Amino acid sequence: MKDPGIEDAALRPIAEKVRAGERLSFEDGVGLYRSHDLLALGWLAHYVRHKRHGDRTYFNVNRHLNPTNVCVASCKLCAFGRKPDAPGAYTMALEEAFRVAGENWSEAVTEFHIVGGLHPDLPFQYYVDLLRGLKERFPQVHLKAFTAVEIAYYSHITQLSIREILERLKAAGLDSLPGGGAEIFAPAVRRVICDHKIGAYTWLKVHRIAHEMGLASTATMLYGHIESAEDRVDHLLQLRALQDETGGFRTFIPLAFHPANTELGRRVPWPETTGFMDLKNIAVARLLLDNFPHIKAYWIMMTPRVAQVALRFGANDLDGTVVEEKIYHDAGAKTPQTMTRQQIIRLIHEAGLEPMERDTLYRPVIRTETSVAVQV
Ligand code: V47
Repeated sequence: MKDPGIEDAALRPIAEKVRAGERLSFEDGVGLYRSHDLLALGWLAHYVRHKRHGDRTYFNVNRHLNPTNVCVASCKLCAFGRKPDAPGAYTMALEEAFRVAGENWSEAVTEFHIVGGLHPDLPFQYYVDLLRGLKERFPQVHLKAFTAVEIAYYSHITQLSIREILERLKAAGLDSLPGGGAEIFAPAVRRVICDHKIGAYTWLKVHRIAHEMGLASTATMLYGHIESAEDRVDHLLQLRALQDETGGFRTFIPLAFHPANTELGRRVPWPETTGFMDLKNIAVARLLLDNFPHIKAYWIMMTPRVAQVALRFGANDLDGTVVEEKIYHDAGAKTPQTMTRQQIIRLIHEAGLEPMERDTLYRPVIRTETSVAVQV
């Protein structure tokens, strides 16, 4: 690839390291975040993405399922959780969850992404039965379920260890863990935005145990609130260190804070993140997380327009058909709640890239008129 102009002189030594395949340091990460030379960041990130994946760009056909929004925590960043008697609080009976999972089943979904609130009264058995029932009804669908925060909560309410919780869920059909709840690991930030949540130590511990048990997972970072560039880099490097240990993360997904209807947004009129910030987070993640195979542009939170551009700023994965989304739409997202395969494929083609449908573990999904198969 030809070298583009790098306007920001401070980026040049970092660019040299990237070209030499050297690992970037904490200071390099902060330097990337401080730079306004977005095109140079994007070029470097695309260079790394291209070396690893060429033009191949993944997407998946998934459906989100949120069985309850009732939550004992009151995180200031969240617009989704409700107290049991608050307007809009809901908890699906199991049969209802099975019915909702099957709704709008027009596209042979390969993944259910299941997350919910920390319900004060539902027994752990509810979650076991949920997974078992889904697996019985949709045996071909991968169950990516429950954030580390939920897993730690089930351990708390049952007094079972995290490993035992994961073993029971795995036996019931759990295939992998989603990456939610990570927010920003820095304790001073967590105290403000999500003081009811587990800390970094427990979040990382749940993922470590999951990886040891052969369960893949993803990781996220919430940006665009009170965090600093240093906090973001610290977060990314803690993820990189765990990935060095286990290799169990498939993907990283930067998540832009949506302030509407959140306590944080009520306290200070919070601006939404900008396209510039969203693209920068994708690019920096690609450059710092040298051991994460995939960087995902989640169009629900960055809009299809910015997500499409992100595919040339380091992202190699566009998530997904989704079908119904509550966490971001309760927090004011104006994006639609679903995209068809054809719409996703068009976004990727138009960016000059090569679409490849994947399952949750990034195995190619081959579709014919009458069947869907995962290539192992
Ligand atoms: O854990 C909550 C975040 C996450 C807000 O694993 C908010 O493949 C912005 O984790 N503004 C849920 N963000 C979404 C998530 C996710 C999404 C797509 C793919 C994957 C994956 C995971 O959303 C929460 C929290 O970090 N969140 N409230 C808000 N107001």
